[in-house]
Amino acid sequence: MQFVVLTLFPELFDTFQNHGMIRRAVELQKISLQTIQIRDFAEGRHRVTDDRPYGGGPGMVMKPEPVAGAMRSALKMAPDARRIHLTPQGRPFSNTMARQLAKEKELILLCGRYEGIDERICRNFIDDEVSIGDYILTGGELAAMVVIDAVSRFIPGVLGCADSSEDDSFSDCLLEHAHYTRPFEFEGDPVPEVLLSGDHGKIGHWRLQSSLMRTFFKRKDLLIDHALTAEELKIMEGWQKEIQSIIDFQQKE
Ligand code: 6GU
Repeated sequence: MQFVVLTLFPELFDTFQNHGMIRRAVELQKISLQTIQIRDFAEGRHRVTDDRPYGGGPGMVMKPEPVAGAMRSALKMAPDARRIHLTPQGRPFSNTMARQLAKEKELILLCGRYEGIDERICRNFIDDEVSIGDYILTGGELAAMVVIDAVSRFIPGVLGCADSSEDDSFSDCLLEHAHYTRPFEFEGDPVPEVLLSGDHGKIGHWRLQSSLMRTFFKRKDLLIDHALTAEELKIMEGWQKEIQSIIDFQQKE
């Protein structure tokens, strides 16, 4: 996957691409990340990229010409790219969208600053608008990094095979189960015995219980959206029976 980012702050991407999994993915040539400085396409001695809004009001608007110049330059590097504008007005980003975008060969990510970008850019140079959540950032750069990171996880060979993005069947549906590593006892708190049993059937079942329980307590909304498997339903029916027996016992007293 070739990512091309249009930004007024390309340096923000330096540490991002020089550490961890993203660095490894670049080194393995699973992804490439290029930045284009929008200011390089601005005219005049001061290379101004913003201007006051027509109609008045506070804040500044990104001028269309430098963004168009940067986009045309990006399209020379990535002619088939899907062109995404990072904006709070976009479609909410999700793991599902990340998996979908990972199928593309090239992505151009346009990062706005100030109050926004001239509407004629949004209308004529953009395929898709994406938001990473309901809050306002000072610019699209952090959102672009979020998208690049989440999309890269779905590109084959980016994660080690031990750490699959499609871990089990429920990567979008249930929260991850609890994890433990050595030591066996940490500050008086031991690891659940079943994880030391070597019985992979039992361990898988325990992990599914852990996932379901965490999702139930932390994110009930995910359980409602997700079609539960027969095994998951059986686990929840088990809880229901145990809870009911406690209620019955208490009401008898
Ligand atoms: Cl994509 N951009 C900005 N500026 N703020 C955001 C966002 C994007 N997503 C959520 N907030």
